[in-house]
This record gives sequence, C-alpha cells and structure tokens, in this order.
Amino acid sequence: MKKSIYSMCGMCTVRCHIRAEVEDNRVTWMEGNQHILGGALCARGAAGVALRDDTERPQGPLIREGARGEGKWRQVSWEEALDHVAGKLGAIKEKYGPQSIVVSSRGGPWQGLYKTFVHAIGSPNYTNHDNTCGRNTHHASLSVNGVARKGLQYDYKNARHLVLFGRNLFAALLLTETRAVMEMLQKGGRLTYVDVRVTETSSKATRFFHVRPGTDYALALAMVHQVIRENAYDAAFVDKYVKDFSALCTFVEPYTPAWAAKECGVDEDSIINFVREINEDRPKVIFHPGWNLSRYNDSFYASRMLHILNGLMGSVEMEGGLFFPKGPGDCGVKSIRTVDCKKPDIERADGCGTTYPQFEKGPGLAHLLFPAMKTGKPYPVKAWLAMRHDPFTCMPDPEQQKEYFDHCDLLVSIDTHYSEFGWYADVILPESMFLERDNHIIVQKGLKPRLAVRRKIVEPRFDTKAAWDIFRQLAVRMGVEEYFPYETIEEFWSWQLEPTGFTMKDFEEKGFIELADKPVFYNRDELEGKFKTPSGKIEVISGVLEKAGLPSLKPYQSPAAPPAGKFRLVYGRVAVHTHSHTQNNPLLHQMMDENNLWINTRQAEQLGIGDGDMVEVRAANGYGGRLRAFVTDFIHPEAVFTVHGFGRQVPRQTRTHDRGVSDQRLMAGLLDVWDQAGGAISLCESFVTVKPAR
Ligand SMILES: Nc1nc2c(c(=O)[nH]1)N[C@H]1C(S)=C(S)[C@@H](COP(=O)(O)OP(=O)(O)OC[C@H]3O[C@@H](n4cnc5c(=O)[nH]c(N)nc54)[C@H](O)[C@@H]3O)O[C@H]1N2
Ligand SMILES: Nc1nc2c(c(=O)[nH]1)N[C@H]1C(S)=C(S)[C@@H](COP(=O)(O)OP(=O)(O)OC[C@H]3O[C@@H](n4cnc5c(=O)[nH]c(N)nc54)[C@H](O)[C@@H]3O)O[C@H]1N2
Ligand code: SF4
Ligand SMILES: [Mo]
Repeated sequence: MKKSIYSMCGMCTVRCHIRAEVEDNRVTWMEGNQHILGGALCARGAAGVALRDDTERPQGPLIREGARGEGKWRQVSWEEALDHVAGKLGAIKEKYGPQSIVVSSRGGPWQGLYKTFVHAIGSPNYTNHDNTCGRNTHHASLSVNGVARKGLQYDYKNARHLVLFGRNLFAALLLTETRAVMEMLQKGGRLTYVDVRVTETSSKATRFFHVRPGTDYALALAMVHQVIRENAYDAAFVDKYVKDFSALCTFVEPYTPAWAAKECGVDEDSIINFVREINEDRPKVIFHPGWNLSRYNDSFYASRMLHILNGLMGSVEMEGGLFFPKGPGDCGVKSIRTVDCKKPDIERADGCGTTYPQFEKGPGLAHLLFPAMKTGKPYPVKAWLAMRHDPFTCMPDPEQQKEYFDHCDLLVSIDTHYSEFGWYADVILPESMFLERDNHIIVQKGLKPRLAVRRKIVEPRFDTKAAWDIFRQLAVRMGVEEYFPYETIEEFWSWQLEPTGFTMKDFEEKGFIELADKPVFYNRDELEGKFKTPSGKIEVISGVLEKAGLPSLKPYQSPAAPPAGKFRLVYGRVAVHTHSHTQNNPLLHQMMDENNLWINTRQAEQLGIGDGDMVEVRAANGYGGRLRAFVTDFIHPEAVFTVHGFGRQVPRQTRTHDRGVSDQRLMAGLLDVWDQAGGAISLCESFVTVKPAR
C-alpha cells in the first residue's frame, strides 16, 4: 500500500523538510515539503534514494582485524560490537580517567544526544567540525553581539540589499536561504558579492568585487570607513546599542576606499558607489558575516567588521534585517524535553576556556586535542568516537593526523558511509541512512519557530541502527542509562512532548508543528540585554579579547603573496556534492566524478597549460596528484581553486576511490596554522605548485 510520510533530508546538514511516498518498502517519490519549500529539493536530496540502494556502504558493525588502515574487517553482531566498544571505553576510563575519552560530531540539532553520552561517562571533551567551518565567525559574533553564530538570523526575503563575502549561496546551498534570496532578487533587492572567483552567486549579483585572496578584512574596513564618512549609518540605533563607536571611527580613519581598492585589486568608485547604495537601502541591509570565511589568519577580524556593519545599519529586529531567533517560550508554549547531562567540571583537553580564555568552552577546537594526544598534557587523550564526523577529510593533512591518532587506544566511527577516518578506525558502527531511521524531536528556532522530527520512511536495508539507539545501548553498557530515559523511539518522543501538550499526531498535517502563525519580532526599542555581551550592547571593544591579550581592533596586515612559482590553494563546494561523503553516490558520481583545478588564463599561459590539459599539483609535504585544468579569467591570478571532497582513499568505494585530488591532503602543515583570535584552522593559508603533467 502506498504511504505518504513527512520527514527530513539527511544528504547534508541543512536537514530540509521533505515528503516521501513509499510502496513495498521502496521510496517511489520524494519532494521538498510543500509548506516550507514548495516542493523543492536539491540534487543531493533527490539522490538519497540512490544511497539507500548503494551496497558500497558498511552493511553491519565492523571490527578491525589487520593493522589500522589495512582494510581487514570482521563483520560482527551489534551485541558484540557494542560490548567491544563499551569494554574498551571502560578500560580506558579506568586507566586514564574518563576525561581521556573524546566524542566528536557534525554538531547540529541532534548533538545533545552525543554530548549527553560523553558528559555522562565523565568527560568534558565533546567536540565538533566547527574548527574548520564557522568557528571564527562564531567567536566574532560572540565578541561583538554576545550571541552565537546562529544567535542572529537573517530575513533575506524582505531585504533590500544583501552583502555576501565569499558566501557562495547559489552553490553552497542552504535551500531555504537560497530560495529566500531568489525571492529577494525577484522583488528587486540588490546583491553584492565578494569572491576571488566568479561563481554562480556572482552571476546573480548586482555588484561584484573580485578581490585578491585574503583581503576581505581590508574591504570591510574601507566599507566601515566610508559608511561613517558619508553618515550612511543609523545614528539613533548606534547611539542606543553600539558601545565604543568613537573608537571604531578613529580606528578606520586610515582605511580609505582608495587604499582598499589598491589592496584588494578592486575599483575605488565601486566601493564608494556601494556605500551610496546601501545608504539608500538602509535599514533593510544584511551583511552576512561569512560562513566559511573562517579560512584566513585574520578571518575573525574580517567577520567582526561584518557584524559591526550590521550594527551600523541598525537593521536588528525588523523585517528585511537581522532577528534573534524565537523559541517556544517566545510563543507562550512550553518547550520539549531533551536529554541532557551537566558537563563535568574538568578542564578541557584542548585548553578552550582555560589556556585560551578567548575560546568558548562549548565544543572546543578539535585540532587543539592533538597536542594532548602527543604530549599527554594536560592529560592523555586515548579514545575518539567520531559521530557523523570525518576528521581525516574535515581537517588538513590526514597523514599527520594519523601520527596523533596512533596515540589513542580506541578509534570508533559512527557513520552511514565508510569515512576516511572510519577506514583507519578500530570499529565502525554503521548508522542507518536518513530514509531508514527516526530521530528525536527538535526545536527549530526562527521568526516562526517550529517543532520538527525525522521519520523513518523505509526499513533499514542492512544491519544498521539509528543514533538514538546506538548511544542508548552504549550508555546502558557504561552504566549511565538514566540519562537516556527511553527504550523505543516512541517512548522517547512521548517523553519529549509530554510538557507541551502536543502529540505525534500533530506532526501529520504538515510534517512539523508551527508554534506561531505570524513572525514574532521583539520590540526594537527594548533590545537591551538581548545582546549577551557584558554591556548588553553591540561591543566594538571586547573585554574578553583584551583580557586574552588580543586587540579588539586589529590593524590590517596584507596577506603574503605566493612564493615564486606557487599559488594559494583555495577550495569550496559545488551544488551536487556534500563535502566528501556523496562522491561515491551512484547518481551524484555521474553528475561530477572528479575535481578540476581552476587556474587564471595568464598564469596558465606562462606555464604552458591549456584549458582541459592535465596538470600536476603538489604540496610542500610532497603529496600531489593530477587534475584537469580549467583555464579561466574567473579566478584571481594568485590562487588556484579546487572542489573539496575528492581523492578519496577507501577501496570499497569503487566508484570514487582515488578519483581526483584531495584538497585536505594538499594543505600541508595547516594543522598548526590557525586564527589565534578566532580559533579556526586557516584552510586557505597554503601554497601549491602547478605544472603541466607529463
Ligand atoms: N552543495 C553544498 N552546499 C553546502 C555544503 C556542501 O557540502 N555542498 N556545505 C555546507 C557547509 S557545511 C558550509 S560551511 C557552507 C559553506 O558555504 P560557503 O562558505 O558559501 O562555501 P564555500 O564553497 O566553502 O566557499 C565560498 C567561496 O569562498 C571563496 N573564497 C576563497 N578565498 C576567498 C577570499 O579570500 N575572499 C572571498 N571573499 N572569497 C574567497 C571561494 O572561491 C568560494 O567560492 O555550505 C553549505 N552548503
Ligand atoms: N580541505 C577542506 N577541509 C574542509 C572543508 C573543505 O572544503 N576543504 N570544509 C569544511 C567544512 S565547511 C565543514 S562543515 C567540514 C565538514 O566535515 P565533516 O563534518 O567531517 O563532513 P561531512 O562530510 O559533513 O560528514 C562527516 C561524516 O558524516 C557521515 N554522514 C553523513 N550522513 C550521516 C548520517 O546520517 N549519520 C551518520 N552517523 N553519519 C553520516 C559522512 O559519511 C562523513 O563521513 O569540513 C571542513 N573541512
Ligand atoms: S540542501 Fe539538499 S541535501 Fe541538504 S538537506 Fe536540503 S535537499 Fe537535502
Ligand atoms: Mo561547514
């Protein structure tokens, strides 16, 4: 019998709402939820069905037989695998203390489950992927606005002008956002875009700044300079809510548009005209603070300026501007219950919040756990469970990482695929792919907050389990099951919903439970305290930074030009792949089966490289490979660009094994290169050589 089920996509971490039809345990139709996405789904979401059919994924729990990375596995029962992992964790806890155990994950709305587990067994060391994603912009937001990266959201649809610094929103998709920006453009809104490449987003932009790599901070400083000079800011809002504005005015004095034009390689008039445009469009102007802007040594400061520019526009808590995301409490509704365990009061192994007071303790910084592995200080790190996280593709230089991870007695991968890390690990616990599993209920904050849930659409094809079950089973074996007060997902859901008065039936009409029927805004005149900084305002000077010996306003330093014969390696996404875990998908593999190397026409000519030729690209550590050249004017001459996620090394993924070149392997030495104020690894601070392949 045919059934229609609302659920949530899992082909990337955007987790779009979907509706699927199923017949005889097969998905026959899938679309974006009509109530939110008007049916839209991206190519990767649609290819979820091909992932279900894919046999080149772990088909049951695996325990390593040979040496790490050798690829010899024994498929075992769940009983045996879970006993094995819990036994090892118990022994490590006994010998080194519970704090020697790390759980990492991709973060996201379900992470409370994994965090609860690691805290319950006595370790403060939960970490996530964000050290190579948005950590600089997150810390920048905390220092300026006092709230997390996602603690302010954007009403793109109603904006009159959106400014994107390297946020390639039409390829690096977040479907609801991408659609909202399309709507904004259709309504006549303006889009200013900054990139070192001409991208899909440049082609939709009304103004494009093609900048020299790593100079965003210079451009942002000049924008602030000109905004102040032309009085193109909301003086009333600034008076009321921006602290230390005069320090900002003094600081940006030397950073004129003429200076930035030279530094960034753009037109001075273009900067001046841009500021005139935003002055017309104010206050409905949004400066996106960057997402993967966390890639240069000064990205934290660049992002801080973008947050400050939002403050100057005064667009907070209004249509077409920024808003504080609302939760159930703002709608007069009680929230759901979530699993939780207080974090043990032990110093983090990565030093976040202690050695590094400027970094939030939260998930810490994964790369700062490596020194603890190597030196045993402040204490040894001996076990790492990676849940929906692939350290070897997420962080640079996997060969260097292996040397660190070899100090661990237990490496576990909880994954739907063979990750690069999983292939090297001791145990793989396969999670059911998203169509095959339920998840617990989550709150999605926003202007119109809602409760959301992922529902199982088909039965698991192989011997796999859902995360709620895996973590509970491990908790039972570790003697901390009291933190997981359920046995089945139905019991979990009922326990979560109990305070709210809603039931699972309430999800049936639209796939989610809407908690407000119209957008909820706070009163713009009463925002004191909403910014969680010490002053309750937007802070130009941050006490936390100053105390850590870091300047709040850092003078600009020009990025190093590439050494002779080298190029700066920049990387990014394409619309048809998610990081490194869709390359082996039978459908997506057909759409793009390897990466190429973008190189500027003039540079290519000098090197004797023609469009479509094979080139050899090599890093300082000797790693290299062959890629096809894409010779174009659409990339800055100092840089070459490639798409992340290729050059995979898992032999069981036959379609993608060894296809293309891995950008993270080309990032030699970058584990030690990170933004001292923002914390994230500076993924764009490496240089490669390129020559025609013989
Ligand atoms: N299809 C798809 N969508 C995704 C993802 C995915 O894997 N696939 N991943 C999601 C995730 S986790 C994230 S974090 C986001 C990332 O979203 P984005 O940050 O928008 O995406 P990226 O492609 O990483 O990088 C964007 C651009 O930065 C440019 N760039 C490089 N150096 C500079 C510079 O110095 N200045 C400027 N201004 N630009 C520069 C690159 O040329 C690239 O076009 O995408 C999300 N959406
Ligand atoms: N060199 C380089 N490094 C980068 C980037 C880059 O572009 N270049 N991008 C950076 C960015 S922005 C980010 S966000 C990170 C991403 O880094 P990660 O978060 O590590 O990457 P993902 O590919 O999202 O997923 C990690 C693992 O989750 C698994 N997975 C997918 N779906 C599921 C599921 O439903 N359940 C479970 N249990 N596992 C699942 C995948 O198979 C994969 O092995 O990488 C960062 N690092
Ligand atoms: S953006 Fe695409 S892959 Fe990601 S959740 Fe949405 S439909 Fe799925
Ligand atoms: Mo990311």
